[in-house]
Amino acid sequence: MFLIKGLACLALLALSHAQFATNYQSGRNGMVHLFEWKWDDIAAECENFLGPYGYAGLQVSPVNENAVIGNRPWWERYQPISYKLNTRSGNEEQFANMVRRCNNVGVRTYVDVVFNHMAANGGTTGTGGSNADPSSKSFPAVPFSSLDFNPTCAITNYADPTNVRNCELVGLRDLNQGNSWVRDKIVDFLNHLTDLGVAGFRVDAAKHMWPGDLEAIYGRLNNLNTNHGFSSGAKPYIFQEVIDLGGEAISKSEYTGLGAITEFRHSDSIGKVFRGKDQLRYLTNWGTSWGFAASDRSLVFVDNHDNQRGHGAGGADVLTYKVPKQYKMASAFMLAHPFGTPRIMSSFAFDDTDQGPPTTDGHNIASPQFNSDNSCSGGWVCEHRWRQIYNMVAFRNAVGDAQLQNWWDNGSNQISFSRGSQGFVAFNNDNYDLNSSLQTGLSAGTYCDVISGTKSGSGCTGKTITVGSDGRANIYIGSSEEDGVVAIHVNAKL
Ligand code: AAO
Repeated sequence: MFLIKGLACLALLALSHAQFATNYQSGRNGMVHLFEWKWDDIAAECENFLGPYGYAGLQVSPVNENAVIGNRPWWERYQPISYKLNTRSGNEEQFANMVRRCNNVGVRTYVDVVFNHMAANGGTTGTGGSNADPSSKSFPAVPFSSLDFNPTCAITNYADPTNVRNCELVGLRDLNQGNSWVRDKIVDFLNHLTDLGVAGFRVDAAKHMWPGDLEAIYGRLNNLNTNHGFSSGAKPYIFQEVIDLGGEAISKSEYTGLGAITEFRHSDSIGKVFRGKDQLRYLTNWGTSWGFAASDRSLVFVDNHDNQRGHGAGGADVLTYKVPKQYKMASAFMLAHPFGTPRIMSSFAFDDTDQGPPTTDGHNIASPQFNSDNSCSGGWVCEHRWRQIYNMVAFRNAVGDAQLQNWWDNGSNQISFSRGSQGFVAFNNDNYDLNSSLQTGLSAGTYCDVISGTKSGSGCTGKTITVGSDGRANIYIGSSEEDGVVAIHVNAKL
């Protein structure tokens, strides 16, 4: 009895420090990373697109003041100068207004928070006008002085956890999160964001911080702001950037007790599969059998802002917008499959891996422009506005928690499955056509394929699929079709 009570107490204690819930509004799913977007543009995007199309959340680029670097590479935002909310994306007032407007239409905001380090040598002026001297570890706008940092040394050995956590990642001045002043400043920064209505954090470079220090910091985070529609007692959702592809001393399991982690194996594996280096039939046990963390601890993605351009753990197998057919197939699989918390990358087009976002004058970020088919121009790729992707967000919302059922494969690269009786998808990654009668799990009727088109009134702008009274339908996906997927769901019934 005592043992049971004791265990229950321990479980409660663990939960009180654990921030695994996304805080999404019910009925919504799917997060988009609006990489380098401006706050005013995001506010409008929430109202015009993300809200109406069912997106649940968005990740923003770092919100705090960063070093201004020469030709304005995207990565200057990972070099903090202070915790003032002033960047090329906008100021604090604009950020607060954005969070409010997004929450009003049911879209939650997650901030990419950078507190492992401050700017490296060379970054002396901030986007908010503050000055710093990284060479003497002086950041007066926080303020931090040399007392707040670990001794200077370079990260050279991923087999040595102390080197990885106490030395400098690519020369970035390494804060000591064991120091109480440093902790206070970080906690104030995060709690200020929570007050403004954000729903959680992507913790940059979490692997480079000691789990015990992170636990102490997370343990002091305020509950979410109930004035923004969050339930009382809700904690920020935390997803930590821990790159663990195996073979290093630091493992993601050191962090999964504290929050979710960015599951880089998902990105690596899904890239290999849809590039044809692994067969689709093996996806039958997609999930922890592939070495992923548990579903509620895994923030999953096809690509992220680093690995799409070869930074971080960027293998050649990562799929990006540059290989659209495979990219859309992988994204459709990620969104159709129940595993993990999916995040969609929304990029700007690039050739040079250091190149910053589109600007009007080399400095000020340009706004995206929108075409009549929902897509973007002006240098913005906007994968989240590709029909094959946003319609799969709607698919995910339509199927909810329905179980994966009716798995079928042809023994190589053609697969299909249903989500209970709510939705059905089929994929063809073979170099010959898929043409089979398959069990969809759905009720009899005619459905609009949400990959090739959209349900519009009582019609469909793409293919239609007819399900018979036995739940079966003839599924055809030609090997040379523009998209190698078809998807139908209850809300796309004609
Ligand atoms: C820039 C310049 C640098 C300059 C520096 C300071 O590019 O030349 O020295 O400024 O002046 C971003 C950019 C950086 C940029 C930085 C600051 O990517 O280029 O530096 O802003 O402006 C590691 C970390 C991970 C980190 C990733 C990039 O663990 O946390 O590197 N990602 C985040 C952000 C990222 C940002 C920062 C952190 C810094 O998402 O945008 O940097 O705030 C192994 C380890 C990984 C490690 C990689 C790369 O990966 O496992 O943890 O990532 O090495 O060092 C195979 C292995 C895989 C291995 C990989 C690469 O895939 O399986 O494990 O190979 O070898």
